[in-house]
Amino acid sequence: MEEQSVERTGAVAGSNQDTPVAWRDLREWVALIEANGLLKRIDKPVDADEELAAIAYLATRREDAPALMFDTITGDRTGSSILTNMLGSSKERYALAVGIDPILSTAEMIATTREIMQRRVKPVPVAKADARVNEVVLRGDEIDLTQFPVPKFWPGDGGRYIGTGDIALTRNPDTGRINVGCYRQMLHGPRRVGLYCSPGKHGLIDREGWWARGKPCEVVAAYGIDPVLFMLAAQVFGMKESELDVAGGMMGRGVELTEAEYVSLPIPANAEFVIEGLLHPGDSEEEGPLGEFTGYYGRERAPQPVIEVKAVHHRRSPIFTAALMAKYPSCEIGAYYAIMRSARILDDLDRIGVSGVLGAYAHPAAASGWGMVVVSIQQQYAGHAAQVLALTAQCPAAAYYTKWIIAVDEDVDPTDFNDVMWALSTRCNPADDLDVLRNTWSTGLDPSQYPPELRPYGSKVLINACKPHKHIKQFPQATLLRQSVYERAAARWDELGFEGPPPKLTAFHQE
Ligand SMILES: Cc1cc2nc3c(=O)[nH]c(=O)nc-3n(C[C@H](O)[C@H](O)[C@H](O)COP(=O)(O)O)c2cc1C
Ligand SMILES: [Mn+2]
Repeated sequence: MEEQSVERTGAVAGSNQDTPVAWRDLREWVALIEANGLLKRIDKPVDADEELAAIAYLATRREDAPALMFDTITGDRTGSSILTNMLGSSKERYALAVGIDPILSTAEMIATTREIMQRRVKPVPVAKADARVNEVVLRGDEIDLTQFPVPKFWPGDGGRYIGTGDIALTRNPDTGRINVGCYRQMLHGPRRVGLYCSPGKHGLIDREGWWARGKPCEVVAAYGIDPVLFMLAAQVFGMKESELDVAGGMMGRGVELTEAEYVSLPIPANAEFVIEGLLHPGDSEEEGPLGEFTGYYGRERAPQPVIEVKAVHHRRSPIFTAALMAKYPSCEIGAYYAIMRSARILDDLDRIGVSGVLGAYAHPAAASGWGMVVVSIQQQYAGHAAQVLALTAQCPAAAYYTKWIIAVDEDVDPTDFNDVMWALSTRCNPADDLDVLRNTWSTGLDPSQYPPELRPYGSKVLINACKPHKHIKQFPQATLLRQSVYERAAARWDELGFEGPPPKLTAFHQE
């Protein structure tokens, strides 16, 4: 590992603008999290057929579960490993991936993420011969993906999924811009992989563009990939923005890319396992279902496009990154997603220019951060809370799926569920403080509506859990400690036999 890693992981500042992250590829990041006690290696043989996912699910029923490296897969002769719960519900592993201080609070991580997601750094070209991903290159008939250990996760899954913790690159035929998305990929045969993109996703728009011209769509997909490219692949950026440049900005150095063998797209030079191939117009196979982030099986089995694999590049003894989709905290779409989505929501509200917004949080327990957003404000005028609720509900970063939008006051921490429950239970009068938005943007994966055809349209409830503005002067004082007494008690913390530092308080009794 590079020397600077020591400095970076011990950093006290939020973000380290000029220093690149302390790792160059998945292996170096794995070494970093292992050194920080955030990885568990499992050497005993584990079956990729349901057993691996079962162990991963059981191990991740707690938020502080480590990443799990399955080093021995039953019957595998390729020397592969499978990494699950790579980021999961760990904000420490997120911090170590993007080079911010792991001890920051969730709110501080959201603020720091806003800073580092603003930066842009262009990719860096790497010669084919120097690319780590080219340790093994297979072409045409040499390729047999079925030899590699590919998990089947849930008993009702329709097949084995080689791509879950993946990225897929496609090019837009009109603009030439390269998209990076994370879309599930089911293994159909030695050289055939299904690619499921849901409506509106950029990979689907690119594919349709090529097919409308009667041409195949080139795809590069990586199934063992570093955490930053993986995380960026799952965030929504505009079709003119480059997710590769955002990834470079977050890492403080350009994403290293090398030339492919067959397609015109680049391939990530430091990836573990990459395929290149073509989606041919009309070539599809039955795909799904897959146990999803909602905690249910998603859409019914249906035909989806298939990648004809033309070349494979992989490192020796590759590590596959596999993402378990499950209820929180077992879902791979966890802490990092909540932090990044919250950062994007605050950026949207800033751009709109509404005043008094202090914080926002899309808690990962609410269907991977998609179900609920809590926004905190300093109430400044009549109608302020209602305005913030409506804007939050429909801003681009929050509009998809979100059912519950809750506004709280400045003394409530949106990242602290206990605080949010307090506000909901003491400041919200449901008869006055709820509004419903109908026919909003949702997903077929939300099982709450019947018939299922209704599901692309959702509904949202706006919940004003702020002190009622009309009665704010009469609203009772919250019970707060007198500052002088707090300081006296805090100074005696050790003497009284309590362990660790006393809790920090920010608000005190006012006479
Ligand atoms: C582990 C994981 C699996 C995902 N699977 C899919 C999928 O199968 N299909 C899909 O359309 N989106 C899936 N997503 C969500 C997309 O990655 C996300 O919507 C992203 O914004 C897509 O990129 P795009 O905005 O460039 O289209 C998944 C996300 C994660 C983290
Ligand atoms: Mn995109």
